[in-house]
Amino acid sequence: RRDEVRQRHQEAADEVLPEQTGLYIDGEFVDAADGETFDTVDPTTGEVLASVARGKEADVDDAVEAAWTAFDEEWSDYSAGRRQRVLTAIADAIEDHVEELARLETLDNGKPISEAKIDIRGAAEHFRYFAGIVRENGGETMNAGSRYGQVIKEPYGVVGQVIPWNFPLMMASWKLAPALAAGNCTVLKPAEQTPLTALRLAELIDDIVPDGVVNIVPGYGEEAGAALTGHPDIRKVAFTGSTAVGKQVMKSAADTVTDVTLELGGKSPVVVFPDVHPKKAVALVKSAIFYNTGECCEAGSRLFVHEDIADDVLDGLVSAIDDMTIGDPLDEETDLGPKVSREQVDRTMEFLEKAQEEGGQFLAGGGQPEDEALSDGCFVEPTLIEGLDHDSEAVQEEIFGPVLDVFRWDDYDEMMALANDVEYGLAGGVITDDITKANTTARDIEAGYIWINSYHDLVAGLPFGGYKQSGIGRELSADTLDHYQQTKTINLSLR
Ligand code: TXE
Repeated sequence: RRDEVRQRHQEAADEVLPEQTGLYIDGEFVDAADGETFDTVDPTTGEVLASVARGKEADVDDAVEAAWTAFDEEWSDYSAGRRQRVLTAIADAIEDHVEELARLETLDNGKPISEAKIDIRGAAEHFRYFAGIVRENGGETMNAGSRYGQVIKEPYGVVGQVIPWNFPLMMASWKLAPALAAGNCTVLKPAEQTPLTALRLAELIDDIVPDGVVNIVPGYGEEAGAALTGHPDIRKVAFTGSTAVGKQVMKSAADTVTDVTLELGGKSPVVVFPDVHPKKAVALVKSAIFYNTGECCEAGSRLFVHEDIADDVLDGLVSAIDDMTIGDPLDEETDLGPKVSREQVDRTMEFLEKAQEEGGQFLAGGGQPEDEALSDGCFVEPTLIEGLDHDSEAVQEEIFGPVLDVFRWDDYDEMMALANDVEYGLAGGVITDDITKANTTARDIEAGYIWINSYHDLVAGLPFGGYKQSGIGRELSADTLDHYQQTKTINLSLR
């Protein structure tokens, strides 16, 4: 079976790997200035998928220059209607290649193919959403006695965007779509673990977007990433990644007073009230933590379940975990694939070891699966931990894996104090059929996005972003355009 998995991945790679693995600058695929490359690896098999050009400072300089030229000579003249047509054409191109892009994403990232397809469709939908609102972005006028005021929105010009590996193409769309809609040119750096779908996207949009408007520079964070986010000619930086790097990005932006939006880590609570049927709670809690192998910034990674139904919910979760199919992510039946990299497995395992030392008990999982067919891959078992102090590391820090910390509660105020006792504030979940409790609890949780009786489903138009150290700014909504534009007031005297 191990050989079958390897063979299947090899065949898929032969079919869907992009032809071009260079840096995409000014509408051309080029080698890095110093000719260096890095390997991107399939986390299911451990095999190298492709060698990709390794962008560094000189390449970022070239990309930023190309983007400014494209902005000055062409893109800044595009009307909203023309930009709308470009965004719609990008959405169409992605939708025409859903199966192929999903397979490529699964090879590079390890996510189950069923979830990869949701990502790719979501990416297309994102371009469509911004295509839809771009014409409404018209500014305001005001008559003020002897003055006539105009408030107009102008693009920054060239923006720098850095994205992570957990939703590679979807994150690219979250960055590119609003930047282009707002009238900017962009330089985007995909994560070093997962550069392939961004490069394939570059191939697909090459005939749609004028040269230099979108530039894609794969490379490492400390090299290409830092060169981009600290670049003096970048007027706005948008970053999604760890809180630690987000802080560095913000500091480097301070030197040039560059506008920054950040979408960072999370440690989101899911609160279960005793009125709901345990089955409903189990299904929602399971998806909140195990979707995308727990590699979601918004993952519901701390469960607060009411004492009265805790046993039923936890027993149900243990059985649901037993029923999960952990395996080859190219298989439609797979529920949980590998983590993105060996480094990520090690990180998760360190948290699990510490959790055990600190008195945590594994109700399920706690290790790596022993299945020989999975032995090449970066797999971690879906894990439930109970008995940890709320201030222990595995509870306070983002694990970013399939690991759920469980707490029982009977006093609402005490529970809510714990639910909010983390530095993060990205998301939260409330599971109850009592509409009043649902709403008051949603208001009590200190976070930017709360789901009531669902989780993870994001709807274009509803802003997404964090409180506290989970970030600054909102994506997915009309507010996002504001982050990619500056406001100009024109005050005209009528005297
Ligand atoms: O993140 P990094 P890593 C969290 C999650 C994960 C942890 C570490 O907890 O376990 O972060 O993951 C680029 N200047 N999240 O190390 O390093 C990097 O190349 C500019 C949550 O992979 O933050 C990549 O493109 N850029 C998160 C991107 O930043 C730099 C998603 C993210 O990598 C840089 C990912 C630098 N100095 C991880 N250093 C979420 N919010 O969803 C790195 N990068």
